[in-house]
Amino acid sequence: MEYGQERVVALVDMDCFYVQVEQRLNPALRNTPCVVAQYKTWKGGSIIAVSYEARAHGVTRNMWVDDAKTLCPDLQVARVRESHGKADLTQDASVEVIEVMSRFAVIERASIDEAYMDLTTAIQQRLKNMADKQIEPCMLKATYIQGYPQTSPEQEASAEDAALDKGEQSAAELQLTVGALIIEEMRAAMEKDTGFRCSAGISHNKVLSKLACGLNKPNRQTVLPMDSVTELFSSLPISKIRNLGGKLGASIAETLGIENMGDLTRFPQAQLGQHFGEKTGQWLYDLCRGMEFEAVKPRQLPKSIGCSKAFSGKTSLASKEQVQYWLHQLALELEERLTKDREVNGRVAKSLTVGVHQLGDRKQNSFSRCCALVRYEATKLSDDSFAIIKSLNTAGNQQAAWTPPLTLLHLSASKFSDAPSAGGIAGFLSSDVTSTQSLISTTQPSSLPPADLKNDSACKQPGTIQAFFQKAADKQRQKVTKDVDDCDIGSTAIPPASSSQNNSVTDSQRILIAAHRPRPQDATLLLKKWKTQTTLLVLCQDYSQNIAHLSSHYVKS
Ligand code: DCP
Repeated sequence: MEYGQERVVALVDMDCFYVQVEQRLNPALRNTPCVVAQYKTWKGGSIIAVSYEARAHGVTRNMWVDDAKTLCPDLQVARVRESHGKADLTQDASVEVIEVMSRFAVIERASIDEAYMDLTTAIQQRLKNMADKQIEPCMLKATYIQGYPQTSPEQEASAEDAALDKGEQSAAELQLTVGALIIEEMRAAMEKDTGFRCSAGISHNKVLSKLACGLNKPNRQTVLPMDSVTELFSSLPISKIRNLGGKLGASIAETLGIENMGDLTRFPQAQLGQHFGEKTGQWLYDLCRGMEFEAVKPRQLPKSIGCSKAFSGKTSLASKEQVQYWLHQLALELEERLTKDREVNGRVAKSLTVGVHQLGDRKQNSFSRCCALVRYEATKLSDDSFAIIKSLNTAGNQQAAWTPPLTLLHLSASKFSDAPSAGGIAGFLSSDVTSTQSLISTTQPSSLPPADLKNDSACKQPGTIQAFFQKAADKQRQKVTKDVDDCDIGSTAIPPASSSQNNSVTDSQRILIAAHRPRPQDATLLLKKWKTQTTLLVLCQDYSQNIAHLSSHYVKS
């Protein structure tokens, strides 16, 4: 297997997740332009999730409901339930979807509604079990292949008959195809068992699968083969890549005077190392060529538990009392959720982070500070939080005012470790470690762009898959032809076929001749060289319908 293509990694992300949660509760909201909003106090509340029907009208997250309704008068609005004066966002639906994904492979939960899956082992297993079975294009109906052309509906219909031969098991493209098959099955199980739809990216690492996932949302999956990376990266802004949406990405673009991910390939590794440090330089050198090696770490639990509340416009917090009040409300929710997490998952968080947005220039007004988390108790959590952000108040401690006013408060607990035993928990609960404080100013990483709304129907896929497979098969043909040329045919170890039934032929006995055109000369050439009885699987193309048509032929010399 080629370097960097040893694994198959998928990123699965639920489509407009909170909208789907509300639609399941109230099916009348299905297939409508619909949003989930929180609070009503200002301009009808702020939008946190948007259905794809509403996105088509230009409605986006963080818009005010009143503004969104001017864009889409039929907009349906589901309200998030409130508790402690703020949105009460249930985590239960998230647990359901993570459970379904875990049935198919090792998963690393990445957020409330997305997870990475390392499919490498599952694919190997599947290939063993599949033996001679073929992958029918109709099994990959919702699969797009990045970099391969979509075909016309007539071709799709005809291509339904075609089958994808597995060829040689080690081909990276074959592994991606089988990975896509597993994810199709997982997505079907997801919809059946939870009622939720999702999208996925399937490629060789986390960065590529994350990128691929956003390319054909919603309810679609996208395979990103390595040989499509160069073209994709040639016009892909650096900030769209996982981990490069923030300061590092901006610094790379500025330092090197480049815009797109592909531009990075112009720089030698040593130069990247000089600018960004040896480790990052090496990482970037590989990354711009589509290679990345971060493992999918088995983890089904979130890395942090947090809650936040925005105070936009006139509601921004301009007094110390308001800041303390809302920190306490957030702390009450955090205490509840941490306590439940400790009971259910047997772990405790050791670090508390307080984030704020201040009214003013967007780039400079976002701060977070962290301290040790010593007790799951709202009063302690809010007191410690206040203590570590009070220096941001330029009005001074003696004043009732808070300047500049705050437009967002965020509390989050992280750095989990196993909960101590009973006595230990008591110790944890009663301990009162002095808070260690640090100031970190943050910039918000930019998320992937809103997925393009594509109207292409799912049934376009067979043609695409066909094209993808055709290319993989072509490579196989070149390799096989070379192998045949290189070896002493007369002494080949391939045993004579014992049956005229193709399904009695094992993979190791097959020679796959894949051709974009019917190439009888290939078969003739091989038959001339092949002195003994040999099994050939010939891939022909039916030109009258202009579609690739696979057929198996058993040929006896
Ligand atoms: N969410 C939120 N506030 C944010 C971002 C997200 O409350 N600033 C919630 C609502 C989303 C859910 O988290 O439904 C998942 O967020 P995603 O970013 O995955 O977005 P969606 O699932 O809503 O849409 P998409 O289909 O684009 O992934």
